[in-house]
Amino acid sequence: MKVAVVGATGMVGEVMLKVLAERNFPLTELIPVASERSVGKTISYKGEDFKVVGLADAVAMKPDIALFSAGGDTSLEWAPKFAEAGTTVVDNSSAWRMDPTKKLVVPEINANELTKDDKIIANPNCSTIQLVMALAPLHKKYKMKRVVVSTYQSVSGTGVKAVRQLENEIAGVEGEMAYPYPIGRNALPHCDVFLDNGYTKEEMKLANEPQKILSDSSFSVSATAVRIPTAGGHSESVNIEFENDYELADVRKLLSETPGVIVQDNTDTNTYPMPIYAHDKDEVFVGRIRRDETQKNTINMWIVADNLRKGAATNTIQIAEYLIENKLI
Ligand code: A2P
Ligand code: 11C
Repeated sequence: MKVAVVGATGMVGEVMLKVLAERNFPLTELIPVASERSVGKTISYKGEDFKVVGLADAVAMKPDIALFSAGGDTSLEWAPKFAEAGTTVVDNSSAWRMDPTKKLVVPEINANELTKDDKIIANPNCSTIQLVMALAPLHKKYKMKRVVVSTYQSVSGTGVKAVRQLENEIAGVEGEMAYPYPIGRNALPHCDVFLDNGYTKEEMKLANEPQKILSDSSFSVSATAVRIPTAGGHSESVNIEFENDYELADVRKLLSETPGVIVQDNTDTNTYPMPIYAHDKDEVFVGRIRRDETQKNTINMWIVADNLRKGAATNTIQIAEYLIENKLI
């Protein structure tokens, strides 16, 4: 497979290269793509050096697959050009996610929707992916009515500038600000831009994307997204109301049998998921599973994952692997 990584010099792009190498992706040629600023720079992959090229040159090289993580505008403009050239695009931006003509895929849940005709495939938002990984098996068994989620999101979700802001604040150094306020020793109830309804764009992604991934609009998701001073790894406090009653032991068993999900839940030993331990892992970690004693058929849990891996790079690469394994490219 000839594989283009669009945004290869960025935070997600770098993790994509790491994950491709780790998983021994069947890659015969790597085409690292970035902005004109980076053209000619060298990217190392499995000990070999590759030159960064611009988007037009990359299209002309007709890769089999292009993994995009270079922002929504780049995806909107360039994904169709790759698709026209015969390349299958897996896009990590928000550009195509809610487009009814494009699939929004978490491989463990709905990769079976993919066909040869899907030339632009969308990867969900990081906070959505970890949420639906835990919700999907529970929805199937108990049928969800309503989900209330509050997120605790790391600065790596915002990008390099935000990571630097946190590092500068910790070091006591003045520097460029990614957020309107300090992030160290703080919590900002503000991820991405505010919309007319008073929610942020991040909160609306959490409200809308799960319904599309689970092909079901009979449940609703209400979200509050908060940025906290963790370097990597998003956490979520989740309250789920089901149509049907459940046994806690069955929920734990179901989640622990779900591929890609690891249950860490023992209050006797202070065992629960935390972002520092989810770092560099591909799984989604679930703990603090307990009955909501204030409402019928309702449960609380805590979900943590590495937002740059399962939340972005790993999920994108799993989609590409599925396409190859199922001869869809
Ligand atoms: P570059 O490093 O040349 O700016 P991050 O999300 O970490 O900021 O990374 C964004 C990635 O997307 C980088 O690899 C960046 O390249 C790339 N990128 C940004 N804008 C464009 C563009 N207009 N065309 C191609 N690549 C882009
Ligand atoms: C964050 N979820 O943590 C964002 C980052 O739609 O792909 C990813 C934005 C997106 O702020």
